[in-house]
Amino acid sequence: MHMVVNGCVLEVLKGDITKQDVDAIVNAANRSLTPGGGVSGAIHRAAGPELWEECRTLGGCATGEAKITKGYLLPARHVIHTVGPVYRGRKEDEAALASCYENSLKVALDHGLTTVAFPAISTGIYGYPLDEAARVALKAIVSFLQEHPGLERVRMVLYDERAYEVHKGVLDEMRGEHELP
Ligand code: AR6
Repeated sequence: MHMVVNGCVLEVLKGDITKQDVDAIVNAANRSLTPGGGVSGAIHRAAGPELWEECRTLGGCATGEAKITKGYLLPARHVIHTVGPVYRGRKEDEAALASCYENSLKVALDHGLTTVAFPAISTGIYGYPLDEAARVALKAIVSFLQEHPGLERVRMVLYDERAYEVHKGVLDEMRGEHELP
């Protein structure tokens, strides 16, 4: 399912982020940008060892910030690494999670990229409740697209059925609020 925001197609789909043929996939990384587990482990395995070779030159990444590398063996041309907050139920968590999406899209635009795919950042090992995270993520993406033309396709790629259903429900609510007839 999708909605159109300021000329950009925003999609929610069920799938594997490592298989996405887009300009950039986003990695839910840790602050040292080491491969780790979860979606990050899967991205590093699919990209091959050169991805870590490049990551280790970047000097880590702060929570809420984003850094770009090449995609190596992935179908995606680039990987944008962003570090989500570890969920503690504080107001700062929401701002940090929103920053991940905004800064990742900003990095994509700064590099002339037009198609970007995100996983549900912080909703695995970092413990962010899925429903809250979906609202923060889609709201941050929609606000960014409204203010910054240039992107053509932004995709949220959900790995399991429940995550997909939750994101679909939130997008459906937002469609009513944002999309012009
Ligand atoms: N495609 C799309 N989504 C996926 C995939 C995949 N192939 N595999 C898992 N997910 P997590 P975090 C979903 O734990 O919570 C790492 O070790 C998964 O179902 O990967 O931000 C880092 O190094 C979940 O909904 O990221 C950090 O230390 C979502 O991706 C830490 O984990 C995010 O889960 C980051 O934790």
